Amino acid sequence: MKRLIECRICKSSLRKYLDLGSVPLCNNLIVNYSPGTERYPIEVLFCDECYLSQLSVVVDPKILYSEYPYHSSVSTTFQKHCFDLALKLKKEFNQFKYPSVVDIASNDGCLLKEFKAAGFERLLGFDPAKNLASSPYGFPDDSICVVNNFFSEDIAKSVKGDPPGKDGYGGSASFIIAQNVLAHVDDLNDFLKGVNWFLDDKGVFIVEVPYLANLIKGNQFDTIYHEHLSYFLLAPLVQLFHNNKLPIFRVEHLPIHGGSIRIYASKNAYDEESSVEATLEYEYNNGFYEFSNYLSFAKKVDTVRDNLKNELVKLYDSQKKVMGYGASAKGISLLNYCGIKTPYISSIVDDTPDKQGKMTPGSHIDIVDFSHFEKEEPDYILLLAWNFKDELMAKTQHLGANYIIPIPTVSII
Ligand code: JHZ
Repeated sequence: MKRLIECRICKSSLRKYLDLGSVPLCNNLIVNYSPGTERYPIEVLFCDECYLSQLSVVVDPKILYSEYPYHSSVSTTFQKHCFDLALKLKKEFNQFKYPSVVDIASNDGCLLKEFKAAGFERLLGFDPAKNLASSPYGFPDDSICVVNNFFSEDIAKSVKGDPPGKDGYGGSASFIIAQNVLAHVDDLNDFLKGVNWFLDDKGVFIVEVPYLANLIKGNQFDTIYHEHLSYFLLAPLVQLFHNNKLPIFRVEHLPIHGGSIRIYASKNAYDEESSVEATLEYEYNNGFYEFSNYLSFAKKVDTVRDNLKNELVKLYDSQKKVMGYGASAKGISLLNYCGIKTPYISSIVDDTPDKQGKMTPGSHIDIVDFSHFEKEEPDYILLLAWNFKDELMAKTQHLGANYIIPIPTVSII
């Protein structure tokens, strides 16, 4: 574990605003229980110079990502999100004759498969998880190449122009896409140098990250865990991308994952659009560059924790059965901060086969498949993946249970 001594973007000193104690790694699901799970601190620090929020420690990424139980394809909402992006890029950036797409942190190929369905043919992924990309250039669908490694400048250089896989890749990328991965990266400059090396002169780099402004406004403290090293506003990203000669020219605000921003950058090939300035103004006008705002947020975290715990104790005392839905990383971090274990939640259903039959780290709750909803007939379902609330509710409506939605404030419907 490495301790941060300065801001990862601008090297300034940092101030702490949130301390959530020492907790286990959320995606380190338990197969065979043995006491003494390793715990690491969760402290969030603020940079007064570039406004990046960041964790005080960096856990070795090989520990976090060599085996990864999270499969993005489990959510049809996310599949559609990727397909819509493919159609949008096709329509708005149609200057490429044979567009090529690189997906960084391609996971189980969710985005690449959707791009293929939308008509893209030259597709390449990077992902370090062995269980998701089982051979160096292997993939469940062998028309898509995946490099089984972390993306970096060195890896980018070793791959570009050296075609891997059956049909080969080679050449620069028309589109490089990085969804929900930038927050996981410690050496951001190295990552962006790799992107710069790989990107076509007219190419577009598209990044999606959960937006810190939504985290703060929506009390999404459960999304703070060891995988997420940085919590982004647009301002620090503008600085970081400018320093790496990849100026941002567009920002979009999206509902996915509790509210994300999608930014578009290039090697100065496109004019900056008004969305960039408008978002920076929004951040300034709403106090997101002021440390005091973050201290106020930190005070609210305890209220959500206490309310959720009280609600679950009340339901247990009145003999109501509560099951969880979605053994998400954020759900597991929520249970740990709130100190919730069995019997307050009897088990958690998750549709990801890689998670079933295991237990949540810290809270030791069994993760089971969907059939357990029918067998156990819960009175209440705690939506631990509240960001996919509509999808989870649609799948369980027939059970007739009530729902507990923990974030932004505990509500029961
Ligand atoms: P979900 C992940 O966090 C991991 P998590 C990562 N660190 C990241 O950055 C964020 O995403 C953005 C299950 N589920 O997406 C699947 C069903 O069982 O909120 C998942 O285990 N049935 C990369 O883990 C979980 O819920 C369903 O129908 O917090 C959702 O996890 C659906 C929709 C989901 O991300």
